[in-house]
Amino acid sequence: MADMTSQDGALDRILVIIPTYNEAQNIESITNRLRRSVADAHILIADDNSPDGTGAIADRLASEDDHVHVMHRKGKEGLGAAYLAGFHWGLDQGFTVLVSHDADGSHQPEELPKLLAAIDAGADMAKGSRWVRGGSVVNWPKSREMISRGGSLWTRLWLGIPVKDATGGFNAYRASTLRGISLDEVASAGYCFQIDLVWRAVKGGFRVVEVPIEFVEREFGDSKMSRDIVIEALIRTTLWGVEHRASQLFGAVRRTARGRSAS
Ligand SMILES: Nc1nc2c(ncn2[C@@H]2O[C@H](COP(=O)(O)OP(=O)(O)O)[C@@H](O)[C@H]2O)c(=O)[nH]1
Ligand SMILES: [Mg+2]
Repeated sequence: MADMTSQDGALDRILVIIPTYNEAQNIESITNRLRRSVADAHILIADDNSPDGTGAIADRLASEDDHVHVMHRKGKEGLGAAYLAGFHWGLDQGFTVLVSHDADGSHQPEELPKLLAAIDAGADMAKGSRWVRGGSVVNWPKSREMISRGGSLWTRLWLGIPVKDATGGFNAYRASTLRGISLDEVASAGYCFQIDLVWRAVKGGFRVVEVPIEFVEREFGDSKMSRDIVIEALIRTTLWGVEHRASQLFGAVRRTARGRSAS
């Protein structure tokens, strides 16, 4: 069990947010593993009214443990919306580090201390990464690996995001980072949400550090990945790149015009 006491107070209050949709077979074991891994951390399960009863299991876990909290949401609105609601709740409650974590066993709670250590060492965002040295995937279908690697390569080339794994969902943020990246403007619903946040962090000048993690394909339940999720990511990232280039161009034109009128 890790004892996470921090140098600068960043790790004073840690909240791990787990979005769930039909994770009845996974939520209890992942919650227990997280509680064992970092005993001080609080957990917020953000459930979208899962038909399989995940919400009731989460309620029981919360009733047995004052470090476990549940947010019941109306219905399935995508992982991005669940995270945003969770972040807002966590910031209101005064948590100083907020972590995103899947319910299905793909992220290893035992690796959370590594992400927290990166925050403690000065990172504004610590990003669990499968595609840096030391990172790995276990049992992941080749098709998913190609989407993930391709997505990261695309965002590196088109947006200039300097990370190897832009789509990964196991991330730790300082509260100050989340406060500084205009969460109210985030509209990404699906997994594009992860790219959206790292893109905002990079643009905002925050220090993003990649931490190698092992990503294990889920054993129980079904992935919510869909074609629509990939299409959303492609459309949004393409538009962000266009916007970014346009604003760079306008900035350069304005600077030139100002330089002329000054001389
Ligand atoms: N609250 C909520 N959670 C979701 C939604 N879609 C996915 N999740 C959760 O987000 C995490 C990652 O989803 P998963 O289907 O495992 O994605 P994959 O690992 O990319 O195949 C899991 O904990 C899911 O239960 C959603 O619409 N609402
Ligand atoms: Mg998964």
